Amino acid sequence: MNRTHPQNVDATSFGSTTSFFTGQKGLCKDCSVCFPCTRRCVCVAAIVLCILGVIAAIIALVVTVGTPPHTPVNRLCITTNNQTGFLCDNRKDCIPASQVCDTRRNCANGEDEQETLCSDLPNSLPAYLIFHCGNPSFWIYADKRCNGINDCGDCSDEIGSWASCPPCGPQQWSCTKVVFYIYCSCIPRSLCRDGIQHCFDWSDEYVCTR
Ligand SMILES: [Ca+2]
Ligand SMILES: [Ca+2]
Repeated sequence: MNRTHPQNVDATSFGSTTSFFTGQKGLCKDCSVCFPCTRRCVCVAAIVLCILGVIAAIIALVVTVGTPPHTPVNRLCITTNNQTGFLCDNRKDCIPASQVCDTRRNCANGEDEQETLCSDLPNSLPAYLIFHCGNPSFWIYADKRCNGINDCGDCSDEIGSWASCPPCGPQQWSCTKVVFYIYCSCIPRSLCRDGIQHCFDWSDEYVCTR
C-alpha cells in the first residue's frame, strides 16, 4: 500500500523561491523586515494627515466666519480728580473725557484726537466717555456728570437715578431747589451768605455757613 505522506517543507526555502504574496523572487524574506517599518510609516502618515486636517479646518473656519474683529484698547481710566478719563498710549497719562476730540492734542501722540474717535461724535466715542441727558438729543462728556454744574440743561446729569450722583460734598450746600440754572441740587459754599439768593428757600442766605 502506497501512502502519500505530507512533504516536509523547509521554511527557509521560501527565501529562495517565488513569493506567495508578491510573485516576485527574493522579496518574501524582506517582508518580515519591512512590515514593522511600514506600520510605523503608516502611523506617521496618519499623524501628518491629522495635523493637516486640523489646519485645513481652521482655515475653513476663518474663511467662513471671517477674521476675528480687532478688540479696541480699553482706555477707561480715572483722573486724579476722580473723573472718568481717557488713557493715553503711554499708559500713564489719564486725561479727562472732555479733552477727547476737543481739537487739542492732550496725549503725547495725539491719540485723543484720532479720526476714528472724532469722526462721528458722539457715536464714534466709546460709551464710557459720554453721558446721555434726559433729553435724548443732548449728550455730555462723562466727566461732566456729577460735577455740580448743570451741563445737560435739565439737571439730569446731576439729579436723579440715571446720574446716580453722591450727596453734596462738604464744600457744597444742598438745596431743595436752586434759582440759578447753572447749579442743580448742590451749590458751592462760597456762595452762601453772599447777599444773592441761590436756593429757592433762601437757605443759602439764612442757614448755610461757609
Ligand atoms: Ca484733546
Ligand atoms: Ca454736570
